[in-house]
Amino acid sequence: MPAGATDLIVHCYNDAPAFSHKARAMLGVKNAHWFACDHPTILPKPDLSVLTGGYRQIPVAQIGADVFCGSELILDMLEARIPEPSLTAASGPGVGRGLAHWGEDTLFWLTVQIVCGSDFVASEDADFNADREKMLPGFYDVPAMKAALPTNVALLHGHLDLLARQLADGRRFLFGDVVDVADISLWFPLEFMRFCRNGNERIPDQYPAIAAWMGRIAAFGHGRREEISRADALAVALAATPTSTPRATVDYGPQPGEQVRVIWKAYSPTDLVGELVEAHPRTLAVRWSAPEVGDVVVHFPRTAGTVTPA
Ligand SMILES: N[C@@H](CCC(=O)N[C@@H](CS)C(=O)NCC(=O)O)C(=O)O
Repeated sequence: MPAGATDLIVHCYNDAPAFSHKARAMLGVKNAHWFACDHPTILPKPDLSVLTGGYRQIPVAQIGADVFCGSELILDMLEARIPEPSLTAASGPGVGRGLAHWGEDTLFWLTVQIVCGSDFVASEDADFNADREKMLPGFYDVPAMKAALPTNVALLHGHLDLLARQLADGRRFLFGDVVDVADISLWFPLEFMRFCRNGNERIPDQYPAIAAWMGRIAAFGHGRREEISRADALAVALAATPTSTPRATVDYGPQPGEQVRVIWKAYSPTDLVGELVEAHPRTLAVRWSAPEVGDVVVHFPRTAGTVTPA
């Protein structure tokens, strides 16, 4: 069956790890039905950019003409769309989402340095390295990451020690018997470690409780997945109308009706320019138009870019 305006499309990398793994695991826990749309791992990504107003990161979810940038918003969208089983019931509405930042802002970037310094296939590709050096100036430097391996591996053991202590009483997941977004956010960087090719891929296995926990999360699978082409995903957006309506739950910062420009934090040649539609504590939404997709509403975390009056 072709995808329609109410179906869930997730733009991700079929063959690349990390945040795509996080999205797929969340879809697996929910046993969601979804369409996977693959994209190139480096710029240019014209079919993603035209949908998101330039946001170049992966994953991005799409329901008709509503677009959700990043795994944090995909979680919120999934919790609303498929409430059971909840990914936040074990940790509560705030703490698991907060702990996700440990996984995504600290542990993940440490594993990026270790994996890219450990003979990662992509880091041997000149085009990939040039793209990431432009996106992460001063951070993405393969020789420097190789040189820093001993220090970074030692730091990784510090994180693994904390996780092993949490799991030491035999619990199945970090908060007990029920898997949580915190589990998935701390799991996917360690799953990414499997892409080392110098022996470092076996570091998580030095901790049996962690290896068993990782296996339990992987066992959720990816849900009920179908494939969709990039052209078909854009056609779904073009045929649909955004469902978001102007709404602010906060009185600070830009408010619905204002014209804004979003300069994305992860390097992109395209800024998102349009009318602000929604303003929430952690997220904003902007109406964007392009001939290929018509009117769409792009939802994104405030941390994803700098917002100024247009
Ligand atoms: N905060 C974002 C981070 C996403 C992210 O960093 N994704 C990586 C891929 S795993 C990315 O987009 N890197 C740049 C690229 O692929 O162009 C999220 O939660 O989804």
